[in-house]
Amino acid sequence: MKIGIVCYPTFGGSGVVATELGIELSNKGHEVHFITYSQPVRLEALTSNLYFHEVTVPEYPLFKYEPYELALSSKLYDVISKHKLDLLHVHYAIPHAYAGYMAKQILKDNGYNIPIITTLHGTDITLVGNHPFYKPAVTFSINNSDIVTCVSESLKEDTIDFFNIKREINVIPNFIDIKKYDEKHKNCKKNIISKGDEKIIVHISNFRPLKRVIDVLKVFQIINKEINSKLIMVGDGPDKNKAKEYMKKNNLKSNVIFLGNTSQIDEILCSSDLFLLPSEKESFGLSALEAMALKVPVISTNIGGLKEFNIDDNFGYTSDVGDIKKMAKDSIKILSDSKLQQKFRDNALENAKKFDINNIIPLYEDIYLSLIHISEPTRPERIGDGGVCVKKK
Ligand code: GMT
Repeated sequence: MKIGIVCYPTFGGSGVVATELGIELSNKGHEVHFITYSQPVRLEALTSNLYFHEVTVPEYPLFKYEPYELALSSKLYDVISKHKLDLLHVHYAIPHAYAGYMAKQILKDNGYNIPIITTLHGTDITLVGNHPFYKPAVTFSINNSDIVTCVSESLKEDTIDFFNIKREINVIPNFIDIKKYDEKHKNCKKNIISKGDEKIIVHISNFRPLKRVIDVLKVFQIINKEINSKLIMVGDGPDKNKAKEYMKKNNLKSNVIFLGNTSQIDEILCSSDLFLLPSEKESFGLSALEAMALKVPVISTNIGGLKEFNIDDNFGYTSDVGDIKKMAKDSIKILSDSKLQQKFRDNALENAKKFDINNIIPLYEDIYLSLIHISEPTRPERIGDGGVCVKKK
């Protein structure tokens, strides 16, 4: 199949999932075209069946806000017609589903039928998408996608609760490549990060307010009083300075490291003893899944997609949002009991295996095939610079 993928090219979960999906589809022989404003961070190499098309928005003095959706729709029209794509898979509703819908209409006007799959990831529904300024357009673009998928049962419920949805939503969970993580685990050089019996605790996020990074530091503060430990804060975002301030004020500087964004997540996780994720919203929790795959016990809140991992007493513990005391107590329990820690490490990997890439990618492929068969897209041929026409049989 020839597949177009639209996503955010950043470190965020939706971009990571979209990129890993595209890479795996290309490994399986599909031709994959990424269309976004810069090369996705996890897309390290382009191959003969893996393409990247950059969307640029020209500056113009009249524009207070640059019209990215317009540029993206035009680029989609261009790429889809030039490369004769079979389908377009957009990740994150805003503004991708909307731009995809517009591109579909422009192509339709030129006799080309392109099916659109929209995958909802979380904040596009639970935070930004239901703002009154966006809601009508988001509702419209969800209802007018050919297929809608979302990454957890919890996100499906939220989508139905928050929007007037007149269609089916398929749940396809996020995934990881267990084989890759297994190799990483075998070759892990733990002593690069920790000294002696020091325990390594890690948090990974985009430091947005909903990640509650101050809770991470408060939990660590309690742990650190009892356990020789170090906290590694991975990522970047709006609450980073607030977190650094807290660290300085509370004399945690010698035990907390802020790493910023990094592509070495696997190296850090495989050296870690505990993963902290005290978010108030998390539609899936990809970073928790990555931790599980690298055998790291998880302490998290009991919300959204995190509930669906079955963490409690299995490979970690969950708490209500903001219950710092319980999170710290549970962390200490794990870190001070090596038998429990080992049991949780093994269970974490066992649970992560359910989300192995080999179980999930075929679910997307099935959806793609069903759409192609229903839509039977005509394959137009490009003429001149802008126009397309239907290929003569
Ligand atoms: O967590 C974020 O704020 C980033 C956001 C994104 O769009 O990249 O993550 C969302 O999508 C991820 C991939 O599906 C999920 O693992 C995250 O749980 C989800 N974030 C939230 O729901 C807050």
